[in-house]
Amino acid sequence: MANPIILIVNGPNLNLLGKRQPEVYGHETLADIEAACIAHAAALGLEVEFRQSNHEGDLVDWIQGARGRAAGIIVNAGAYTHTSVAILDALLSAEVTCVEVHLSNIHQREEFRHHSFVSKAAKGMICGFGSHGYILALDALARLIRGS
Ligand code: CA2
Repeated sequence: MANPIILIVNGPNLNLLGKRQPEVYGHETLADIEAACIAHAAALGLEVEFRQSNHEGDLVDWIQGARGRAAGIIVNAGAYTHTSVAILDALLSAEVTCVEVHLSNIHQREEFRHHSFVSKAAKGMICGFGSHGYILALDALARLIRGS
């Protein structure tokens, strides 16, 4: 049987990872993170679909498309985390287990980053561990999928 699919959705400006502000977001590129996720997922018996867009509607479309198809979603919605009711509604309607990830510890940063609309739809949230957060999220989803 085919491996369960995990959709990993990344929001605006995350395409700049490793290319700008390395002091805040590190030296790794999004392509590096994608490669690490694919390798780790394979070891867990999972298949990753890795996406990034600067456009809110793309993220909504991908999340909608996960319904009945993906076993889990990992979301780093970037700045849309703090603004997007549309992404929250898409996650709630997808009915797919979701883990929220942030590279930085959003609670150590500006007040406006402390609230997340995504969290309302997420099983849990991992923040502050840099790119390792995606690996931790895959481990969490693998355990949840096996248990269900
Ligand atoms: O810590 C995270 O993962 C964030 O989701 C990153 C978002 C930020 O708006 C959230 O509050 C927390 C920003 C992503 C921007 O990424 C850049 C990477 C390199 C250079 C500039 C921006």
